[in-house]
Amino acid sequence: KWKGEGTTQNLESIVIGRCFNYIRIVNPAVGEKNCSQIWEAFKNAFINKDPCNILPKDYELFINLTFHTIPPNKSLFWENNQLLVNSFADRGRRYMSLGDTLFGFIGDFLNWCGQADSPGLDYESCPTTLECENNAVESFWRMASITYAQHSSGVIQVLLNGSAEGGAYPQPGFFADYEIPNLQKGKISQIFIWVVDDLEGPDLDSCGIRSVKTLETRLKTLGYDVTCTDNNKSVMFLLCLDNPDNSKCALASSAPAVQRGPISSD
Ligand code: ENP
Repeated sequence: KWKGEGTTQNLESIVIGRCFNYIRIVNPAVGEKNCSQIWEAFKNAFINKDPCNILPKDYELFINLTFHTIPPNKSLFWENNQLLVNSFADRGRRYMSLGDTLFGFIGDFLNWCGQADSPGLDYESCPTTLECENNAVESFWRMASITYAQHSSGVIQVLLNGSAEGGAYPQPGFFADYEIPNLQKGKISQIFIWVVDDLEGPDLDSCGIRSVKTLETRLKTLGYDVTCTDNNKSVMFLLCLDNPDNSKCALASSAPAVQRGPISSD
């Protein structure tokens, strides 16, 4: 009856399995967590309730049970480039995006919703955010985003897609609406914005123009030290890995080095 995809099959096993995978293998530094209690808290946020009446605070216990600190300088916010961010962050080894925290890791790529007056999950369909914004998945990410932003510190990275149709900095959007307002000014030293175009995509947005300018102005007005860079080199190398012959992937010419001649001894 809803327009969105139904609950992911085997949700319980996936959530509990992801939880153990995270605390034992992906990031044991977070310490001991009770994965069955975490599943109960997750489920109780939306089970037996009207699927259009789930609020971020319904996930409060889930967040308390999964919470761990986010290492300073490792936060990576993003919009419209989830797969790129997944490989760039490298499950927390390079950066720790929300999807690399235990609370984000558990929900990533999943769908879920319950039904009023029934303890069962709805595997047929779930409400989209257009149908009702207070749905189980949307409220989960709102709560997770708020928590993630509140606990981010040091140097903050923001990776935006300069080819995105709705603008690199979409409004409304999670970053605009739930993350920026929850950053803790006193804990943040610097914000780097990286705008990267798709290799084949149009160059719609860049530092200093359109939606990115709006973002830069907003953050500066809030008092942050903001630096924006187009086509960050490390991210470009990652994109070019799958597309080495793209013209944007030509390595810098070695001619100048050759012209300099042999290395002198002085
Ligand atoms: P999209 O629409 O590009 O990608 C949505 C996909 O990313 C879904 O598979 C979703 O899991 C997963 N996901 C991972 N982290 C988030 C998230 N954090 N979030 C919503 N979905 C997330 O993503 P958005 O809507 O632009 O959100 C990007 C935001 O995530 C940025 O603000 C970034 O800073 C933040 P699922 O369970 O829906 O299948 C917050 C909202 O980390």
